[in-house]
Amino acid sequence: MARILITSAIPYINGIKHLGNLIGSQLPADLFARYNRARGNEVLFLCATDEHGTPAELAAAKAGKPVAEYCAEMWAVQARIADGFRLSFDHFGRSSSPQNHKLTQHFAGRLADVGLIKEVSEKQVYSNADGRFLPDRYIEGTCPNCGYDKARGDQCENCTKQLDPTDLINPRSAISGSTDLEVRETKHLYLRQSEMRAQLSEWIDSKTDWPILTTSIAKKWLNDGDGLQDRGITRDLDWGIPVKKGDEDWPGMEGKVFYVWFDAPIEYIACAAEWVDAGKGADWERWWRTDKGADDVRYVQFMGKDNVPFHTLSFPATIIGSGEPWKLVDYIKSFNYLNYDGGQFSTSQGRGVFMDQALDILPPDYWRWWLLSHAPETSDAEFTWEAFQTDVNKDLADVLGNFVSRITKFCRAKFGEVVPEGGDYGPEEQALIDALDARLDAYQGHMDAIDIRKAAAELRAIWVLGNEYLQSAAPWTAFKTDPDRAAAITRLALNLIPFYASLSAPFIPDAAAAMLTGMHTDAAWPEDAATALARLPAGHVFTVPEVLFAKIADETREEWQTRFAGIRT
Ligand code: B3M
Ligand code: ZN
Repeated sequence: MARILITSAIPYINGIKHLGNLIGSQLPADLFARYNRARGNEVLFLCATDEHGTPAELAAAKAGKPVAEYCAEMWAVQARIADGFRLSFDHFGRSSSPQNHKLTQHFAGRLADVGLIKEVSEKQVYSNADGRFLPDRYIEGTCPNCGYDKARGDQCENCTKQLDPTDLINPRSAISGSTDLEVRETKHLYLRQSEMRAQLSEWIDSKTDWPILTTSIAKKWLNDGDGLQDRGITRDLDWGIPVKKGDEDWPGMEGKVFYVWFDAPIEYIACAAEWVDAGKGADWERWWRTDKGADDVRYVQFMGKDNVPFHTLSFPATIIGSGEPWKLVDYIKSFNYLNYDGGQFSTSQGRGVFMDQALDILPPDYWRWWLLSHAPETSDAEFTWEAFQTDVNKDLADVLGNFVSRITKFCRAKFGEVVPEGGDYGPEEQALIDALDARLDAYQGHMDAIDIRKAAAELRAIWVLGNEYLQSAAPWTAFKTDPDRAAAITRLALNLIPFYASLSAPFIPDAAAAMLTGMHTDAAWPEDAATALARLPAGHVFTVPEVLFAKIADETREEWQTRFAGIRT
């Protein structure tokens, strides 16, 4: 039995994520967690909300709430939606937890002790009206390059020129609009990542099995980007983890907090401590400390491509730099983007389908199946309503759903709701079993390798084999002349239902559960097809399940298309 630690990138707190975010981290992580549990591996699957930073403060202000209260409410909203999609986290934590405060301060203290932290004095824009320092992107003004009047302090959106806030003509606060700005001197902690180039480079080079998407981004930043410049890890904000050196105050750092990207990945570790403190586990260090049992853990991370630099450089710099025996990631599965109907999903513009809206119109399995079977692994992918309708109707309703309904209803009509006895399996059954064994092998191989589209294609092919068998063996014809033969075919086909349910549960857990309930049995990962297809003996009672998947009608699809064409406000 292997031990697998799985984390999904932790979603930012300020709003509900869209389907592109879901397929970029949480959903594939859930697939892999469910699969490994089904295979009998010991899994710890963690996710959390990412709660610090200016966007959280501003979202709270907009909602008219204190930021702590806003975050607590949004955590509950995200947790409920995650349940709605059946994301099977062992714990859904919060980066604002006391456990993360403690660990983040601990790491900063260690890094300081080993000489990897330096103090830097810098000049930053302070807004008197807002009573705060303004991060670059919250300063707006006229672009000196193109004259666009809503350029941000870090970049002009119109001409893409990278800017410094002091380049802007007529700068103003993007929060209040105030022009009462001044430049003030402030002191910050920097992590001396540049010292660690050799170690990080060697570590990344040793990861020869990582997806190309992950290593290409890591190497780009390592070699020719600014990825390993020393990096500020503190900010002048109210909301965040107070800067401390372990438990001690940090002279000169009073009133400052750690930068959100410093504490967010540490939450992967803190989340395991939260899991224990919530009474769900006994020992988190055996997952995270290689001196305390984590040396035989395989740690897999899931994330969108924009998060790769933080996970291949910054977070490992924190972990390796600490000099303590923390578990490093073994495999990083990253994803390209899912686009929406000819454009991009966009949170800031409210474009696309958001997780809560998706669950309002269809149960989770429809979304899980479509998104996973189109996971943007090797290139960006696109969601269109037509493709969604076509694929869901075909794969889920016509192939899987129809198979289950056809054979259970046929059996009920001819033999009753019980697995029929009589007849023997012949060459046609043997051919089916051989084909299933080959595909089962391939399916497991793709799931182990986290090749999600290939795994989905294999699963679909496994479903298709059942339909083809039923079509050619035709128990309804056999029944007229040879009821024993019809009984044997029906017995085998009924046994395919728990076989399918067990294999499909990582993708479509609700439908799988309904299939198993209908067949009055439990999930069991098949050793091989012959054994699995002998699980329900003659005489085993079942109940014809409700319709598993309803087809999406053209009018419904058109209605959704119109409803989600605009922007969400
Ligand atoms: N919160 C990205 C996001 O929500 C960011 C990931 C953090 S992973 C430690 O899109
Ligand atoms: Zn410009």
